[in-house]
Amino acid sequence: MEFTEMLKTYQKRVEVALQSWLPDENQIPTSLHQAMRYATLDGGKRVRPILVYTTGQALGVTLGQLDGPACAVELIHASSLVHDDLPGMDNDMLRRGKPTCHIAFGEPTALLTGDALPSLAFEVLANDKMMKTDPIIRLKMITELARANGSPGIAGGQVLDMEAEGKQITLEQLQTLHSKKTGALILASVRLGALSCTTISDSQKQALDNYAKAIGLAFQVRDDILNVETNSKILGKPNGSDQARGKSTYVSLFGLEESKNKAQELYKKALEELSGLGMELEPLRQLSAFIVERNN
Ligand code: GRG
Repeated sequence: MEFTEMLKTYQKRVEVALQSWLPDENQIPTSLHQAMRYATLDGGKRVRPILVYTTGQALGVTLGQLDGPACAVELIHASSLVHDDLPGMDNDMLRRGKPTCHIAFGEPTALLTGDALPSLAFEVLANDKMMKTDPIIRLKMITELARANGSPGIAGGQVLDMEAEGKQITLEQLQTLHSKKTGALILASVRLGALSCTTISDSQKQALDNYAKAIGLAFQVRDDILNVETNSKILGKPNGSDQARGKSTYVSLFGLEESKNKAQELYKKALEELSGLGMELEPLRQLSAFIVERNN
């Protein structure tokens, strides 16, 4: 199957799974449930759930067993986007080509939407019936996702990002910030796919971790490039915002051309990590190429 077709198939699959987990919009409190569905459904590239699917499939896990973890990572991601757009954070009005959650539903409801979505993510991991994982594995998955969402991950990375605004930071500081803010959830997505396989070896786990760290960084370098090179209509969110906020990025540190080289280097490193695994890796390889070549 061609990659664009494959991408659509995965996107459709996680959309259906998310629809079934999200509370019905007619269920009270209706405004909160409408906002949760608005912020999560019908939008986004779904890179994180597709990482869960392609990693799990490479290890021989069925798609049905991966729907729960795929939904869980996307629910965490959607919640972080809602909070990120709030007036107290980036104060953005456009996300995924639509008005941001607080523009559509008001700030208090958006705040609560960003709180309710992670709770649902953990509920999915604890209760999904298709996951043939024992309680210990479920706990490991919940721990991975809790860390990715918390102070070691997204929340901590966002604090470092805020503290770095208007300052010149070093490459090491930039990488630490992104390994938390963006990298932790990408790593957790690969780990949830890997944890779904009961027979995975320690060396396979290590190689997949190394892969996820490299592709997570490549994702962020590409994000920084797009923030400069692409217009907001294609991005579906504001462009040029990094420079306007005085943020240090790969582009501000190295320039556009060097950043593009860096993305390619990281992509190659990611593929090298996969090469020793000896599994059905073509979908994961194609997703990796998409991550560094994407236009939005
Ligand atoms: C809720 C724990 C918690 C924290 C809130 C605001 C905040 C703290 C963190 C911000 C995290 C954040 C939004 C990071 C940006 C990550 C990023 C590059 C998002 C864009 O991801 P894509 O391109 O978006 O995958 P789509 O729309 O395709 O899903």
